[in-house]
Amino acid sequence: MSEFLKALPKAELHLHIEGSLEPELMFALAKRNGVELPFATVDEVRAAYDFTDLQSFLDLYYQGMAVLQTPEDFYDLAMDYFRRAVADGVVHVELSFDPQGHLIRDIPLPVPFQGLTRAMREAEETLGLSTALIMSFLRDRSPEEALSVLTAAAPYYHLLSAVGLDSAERDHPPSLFQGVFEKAKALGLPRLAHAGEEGPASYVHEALTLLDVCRIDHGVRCLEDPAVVEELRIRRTPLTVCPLSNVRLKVVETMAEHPLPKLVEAGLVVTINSDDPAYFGGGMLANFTACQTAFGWSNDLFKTLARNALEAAFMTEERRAELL
Ligand code: ES4
Ligand code: ZN
Repeated sequence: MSEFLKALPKAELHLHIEGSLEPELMFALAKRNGVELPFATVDEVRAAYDFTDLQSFLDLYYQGMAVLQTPEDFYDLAMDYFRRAVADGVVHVELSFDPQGHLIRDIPLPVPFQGLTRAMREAEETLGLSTALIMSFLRDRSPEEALSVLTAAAPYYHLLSAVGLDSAERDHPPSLFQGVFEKAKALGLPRLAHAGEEGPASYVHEALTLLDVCRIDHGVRCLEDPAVVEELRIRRTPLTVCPLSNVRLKVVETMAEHPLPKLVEAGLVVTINSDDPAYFGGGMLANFTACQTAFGWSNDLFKTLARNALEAAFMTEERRAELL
């Protein structure tokens, strides 16, 4: 393991907090809440993490959320993750959560908000970590539902750094959510969207032009259209790339074939992130290490990528100056 990569101050901009649920905590919460799991052991859970595509992962990811019932559960989930992140040399975490994944199981909006924000405050005080909260809409559910969640979240707008768009990308283009994102913009909320993970480069273009996003989550398939690469380059829109996620979900076959070096060579603002670390084989350090092994990048390049993330992060200018 590289001491350099571990010590490098890393900001994580693309993390689904529900995707940080390790099997051990899944079992502990299932027991605490009397939830039946379709697995007998931790090993059985891990054995099920053999994905063929994004949807095969999402099926397990939404199933795993069933153990999250109380503010305490969300607090434990996030604190567990923050401790692992700090051990990886992470100094700033932007956690996204999926309120609709909880609302459809009758877990009301205050439950995740209370638990996650308590953990964020505690991590800032006891772990020296800065954090930011992103509320994501599920693109495989209706825009009307997303709009009603945005409206219902009014008491919490002051806690949000941005809204995002995630879940199954194919056949769910950004254009469907233009109205929701216009409302978010009118409320003064910055906007992000997953695009160009499983979906085509045109979805990246739509996210930029119709949703007016300030970052693209993933974006790797932008390379299929040089005009979209140019659009990202001119705008200097950061991409939050998640290499181990892309391998596990078969967006790419192997790390060696991952387009990260091409994205860097194209002059794009690239960052490295973990996405769903419990499901994809590791956190920030594992993702950085996988890049070092596959691409043999210099320490200077890793410094540039870590700096990209600090510059693109939602944090006070005071905190940014401290970290840069
Ligand atoms: C996700 Cl990897 C990925 N892609 C899209 N949506 C997601 N939600 C959680 N992980
Ligand atoms: Zn993601």
